[in-house]
Amino acid sequence: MQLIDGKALAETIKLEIAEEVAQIKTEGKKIPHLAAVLIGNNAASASYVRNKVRSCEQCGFRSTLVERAADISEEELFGIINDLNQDADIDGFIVQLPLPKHINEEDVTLAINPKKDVDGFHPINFGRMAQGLPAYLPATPYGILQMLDRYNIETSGKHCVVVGRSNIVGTPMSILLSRKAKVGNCTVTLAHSRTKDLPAETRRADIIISAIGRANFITADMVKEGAVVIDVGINRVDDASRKRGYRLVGDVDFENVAPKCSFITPVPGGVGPMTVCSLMLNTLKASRKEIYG
Ligand code: L34
Repeated sequence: MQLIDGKALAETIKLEIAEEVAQIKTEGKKIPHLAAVLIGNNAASASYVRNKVRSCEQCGFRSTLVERAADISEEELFGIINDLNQDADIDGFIVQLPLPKHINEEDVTLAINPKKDVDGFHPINFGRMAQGLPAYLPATPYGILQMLDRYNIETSGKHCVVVGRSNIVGTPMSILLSRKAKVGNCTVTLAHSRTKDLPAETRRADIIISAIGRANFITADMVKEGAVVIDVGINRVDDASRKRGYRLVGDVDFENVAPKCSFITPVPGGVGPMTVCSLMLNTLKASRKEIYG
C-alpha cells in the first residue's frame, strides 16, 4: 500500500507555480490576483479560505479576501460579484460555498463571469469541460487528476466507481475520468443514494472515488484487493483527546481499507490540499488568459 501524500504534492506544485510567478515578475508583467468571498462564520469554510489565502502567498499571488456577515442581502452579494467581475486587476475569484439559506447558490454561480470563474462551477465552464474544450476544471476533481497523474496511476481501461453525484465533485469527476485524455479513458460508474447494491459496485472498481461526506462509509468489504481509493470526504468526529474537541476523517474506514489498497489518500492531507493547489493552477491560467484568450 502506498499513501498518496496530497499535502506534499500540493507543496511541490505550489513551488512550481511560485517559480513561474517569479518569472512573470522579472518580465514586469501583472502578478496573478485571486479574490475570495467568504459569507458568514462557518468554521470549516473559514479554515478552507484561510488555506487558499496562505497558498496565494506561497505562490507569489496577490489575494483579496471579502468577508461579510451571514445576514448579507442577495442584492449586496450580487453587488460584490459585479464589482469583482469588473475589476481589471482581479484575474479570478470564488464565492466559498455553502452560502446562507436565503441566498440562491445557483444564481450566485450564474452571476460570476465565466472568464473569472476559477472554481469552474459556472455552467459555461461545466459545459466546456464536458465537451473537452478548454475550461477551468472544478478544483477538487482537477486535484484528483493531478494526484493520479503525478503518482503514475494508470487509468486507461480501468473501472472507476465514483460515489456521490454532486455538481462540484462526483458528477464532473465521472465526466473527466471518462474523457479521452492522458488521465482518463476509464469506464465509469456514478453511484449515489439510489444505487441498488453499492458494495457490489465498489467491489468491481479498480479506482474508488468517494465524495459523500459520511465517516466510515466505505468499509473493507466494499474494496477489491489492490484498488486505488481516493477519499474526498472531510467529516468532523468528536474526539475529546484533541484540543479542538474533534478530528477530521474521510468517508473511508482508513484503518481497515488501507491494507487492501495499492494506493490510498489520507484525510487530512489528501484531496483537501490538492483542491486548494488546483485553485492556484486555475488562477495562474486565468492571469495568462490560457482558457479564454
Ligand atoms: N466555492 N466552495 C467553493 N469552492 C471550493 O473549492 C470549495 N471547496 C469545498 C467546499 N466549498 C467550496 C473547498 O475549498 C471543499 N473545499 C476544501 C478546501 C480545502 C480543504 C478542504 C476542503 C483543506 O484544506 N483540507 C485540509 C484540512 C483543513 C482543516 O484542517 O480543516 C486537509 O488536509 O484535508
